[in-house]
Amino acid sequence: SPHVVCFGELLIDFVPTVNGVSLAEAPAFKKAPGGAPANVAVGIARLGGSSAFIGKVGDDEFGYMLADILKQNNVNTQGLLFDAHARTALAFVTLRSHGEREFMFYRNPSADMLLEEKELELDLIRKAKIFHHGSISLITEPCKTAHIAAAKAARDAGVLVSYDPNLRLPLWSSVEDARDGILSIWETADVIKISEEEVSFLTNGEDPYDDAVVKKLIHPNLKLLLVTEGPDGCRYYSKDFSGRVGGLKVTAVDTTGAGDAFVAGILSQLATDFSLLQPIARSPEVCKRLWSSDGDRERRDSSTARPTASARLPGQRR
Ligand code: KDG
Repeated sequence: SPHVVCFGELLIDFVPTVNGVSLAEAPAFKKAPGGAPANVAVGIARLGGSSAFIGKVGDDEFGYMLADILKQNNVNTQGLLFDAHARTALAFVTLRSHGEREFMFYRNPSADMLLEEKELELDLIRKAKIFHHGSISLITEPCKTAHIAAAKAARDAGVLVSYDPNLRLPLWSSVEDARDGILSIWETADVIKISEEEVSFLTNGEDPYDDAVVKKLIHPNLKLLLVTEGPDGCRYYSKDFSGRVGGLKVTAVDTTGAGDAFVAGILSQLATDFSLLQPIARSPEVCKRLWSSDGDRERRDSSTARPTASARLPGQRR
């Protein structure tokens, strides 16, 4: 049985062939498989792990294409369904400078939104080591109920629950709705990955670089909270230990799916070694060896501040 089961959306990202132009100015788009939880499933399989994806696509050419891509990447598709009445979701991507991007979704509704609880392959979830999910499948029914049931099956079976809220504000009916929706399953997750923008979103605009702010997001049963900082790397927190890992230097062209690749890396390691979550990692020496060669690195100064990201609200403090 697959070790990591990812639940949620699988869709086509249409990525412009040219960076730094608006959707209207883009001369052409290249189709790319997407959907954050599906990206994680593929990432894990590419790293040599075993993964499955549960979700729904349309009974259409894009749906078949995506199913084939999962299979070619050795992702288990037993829980992938095809909806006869709605199409595979599409997202048009705008690439800003530094590879940051915005998404415009086509889903009215799309097939992924129509997944029903009765269609779920719960056994796949119960037999997994890790269940990973996001928040987009929490936005509308019937998928919301299916999502909650899937996560409950995981918890009841003692499966480690991983959560990446992956904020896509335009999909929610309001800012409050997005915040409440994302936080509604917060305390059910064992491992949570969020970006610095999501920290400030969830804390009503507080400073995401302030440890005290991040620590407010740690709930009693949380085993690991990861805060990604784009080029600066990430911070990690638990009740017993915390630290920082520097980023690798690259020239960012397109950051679409970068967070998903990060989650895939973390989960593929955790799936083989849960002891990474245990307090032994509290010792700074062990932390350093486990996580980085660069654990003590200070954050860069503001002259290399992060580019703006799509998740930021107008007027929100960074
Ligand atoms: O992380 C990349 C994904 O976000 C993208 O492929 C599609 O916006 C999308 C989503 O939230 O699944």
